Amino acid sequence: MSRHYIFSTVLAFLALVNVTSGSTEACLPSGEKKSGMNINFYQYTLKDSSTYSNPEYMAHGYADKEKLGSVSGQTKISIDYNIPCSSETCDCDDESSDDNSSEIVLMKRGNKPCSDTAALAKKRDDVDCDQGAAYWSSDLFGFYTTPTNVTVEMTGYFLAPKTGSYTFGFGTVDDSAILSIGGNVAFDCCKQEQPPVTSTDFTINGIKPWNADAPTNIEGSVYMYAGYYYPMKVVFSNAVSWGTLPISVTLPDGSTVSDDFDGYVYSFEDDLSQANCAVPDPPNYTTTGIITTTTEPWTSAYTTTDTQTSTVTGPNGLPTDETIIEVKHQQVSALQLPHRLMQPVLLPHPLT
Ligand SMILES: *[C@@H]1O[C@H](CO)[C@@H](O)[C@H](O)[C@H]1NC(C)=O
Ligand SMILES: *[C@@H]1O[C@H](CO)[C@@H](O)[C@H](O)[C@H]1NC(C)=O
Ligand SMILES: CC(=O)N[C@H]1CO[C@H](CO)[C@@H](O)[C@@H]1O
Repeated sequence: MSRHYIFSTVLAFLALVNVTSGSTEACLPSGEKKSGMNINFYQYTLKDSSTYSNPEYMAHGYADKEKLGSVSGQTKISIDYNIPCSSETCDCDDESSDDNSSEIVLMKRGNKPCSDTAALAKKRDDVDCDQGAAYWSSDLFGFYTTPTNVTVEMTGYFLAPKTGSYTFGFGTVDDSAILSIGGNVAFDCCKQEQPPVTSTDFTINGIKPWNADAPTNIEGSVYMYAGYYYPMKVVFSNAVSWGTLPISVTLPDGSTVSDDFDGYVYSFEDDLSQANCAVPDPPNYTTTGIITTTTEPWTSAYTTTDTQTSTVTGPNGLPTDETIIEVKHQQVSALQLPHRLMQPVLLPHPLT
């Protein structure tokens, strides 16, 4: 089921605050980039409704628990887990209207009750309908675990396609979640797979209990510079039954990306030896050029390379040379998709 959550337009005020209070640290990892985020799964005790309310736990404490496994390459990062005993349609039973016992109504959330008597829908008798039980499935990113009670950590680099303010949002949070953006805040540059940093400076604080009456509390804005990779981390905990976390981002042009972050999130192998992987203050640099490499599989047996240059508006709003290198090579596998790599060429800002 795809959901689309449209959020209010970017808060210019927040963008301003971000700029004046210092930039968000960005990264320029030089290794091979892979599409998608890495996802780690950690133990979480069934029906524990307090641990995930501790910001320290959501920031880093989860990693002290048993790590159950991980998957990589995930671009569809929203969570929408339903326990197996919730039925697709409501279990309407007109004859049950004379049955007003305290039976549980099992309905997929988001479905409208069929009628006022839906509240009297009969509890299904199968044993699978214990809403308090731990259920096993591969519904979370194909990893076999208990989505009813688990903590999930997602890490990746968000590649900013344009310079401007990005507003990340959680459509709803069930049960508890945070999102962090930036070097040192989400994770250190070139250190995606290291143990979590301790920062509780969350871009979105969706820690339970969050204020459901103030949906702007589950949004957060970050000012980003085009072509840079920003560390991004999401931590989500569920204690029992359903688990829900729709994730979206509103781009500087006002359009919204929901659920599927393909083309925006990447992973790089850790490289603890790469100097200048971190760019603490991107606006302090003049981008002397942007090199865009477009790689496109094609049917011919030879490889061609085309280079074009043009002048575009660079990350600082100044005219900047863009070199586009287009590489066309024979398609050897159906999995080879066209890709585009954009890398700023940096020089420290002159005369500062
Ligand atoms: C969830 O709870 C069940 C029952 O206590 C337990 O067996 C399972 O290991 C838990 N799952 C996780 C991911 O902690
Ligand atoms: C960037 O420039 C600002 C203003 O000149 C300065 O305060 C800040 O320290 C610089 N940051 C870095 C990392 O050099
Ligand atoms: C129709 C029916 O079952 N009504 C019952 C609803 O519950 C009250 C209190 O438990 C009973 O007194 C009614 O008989």
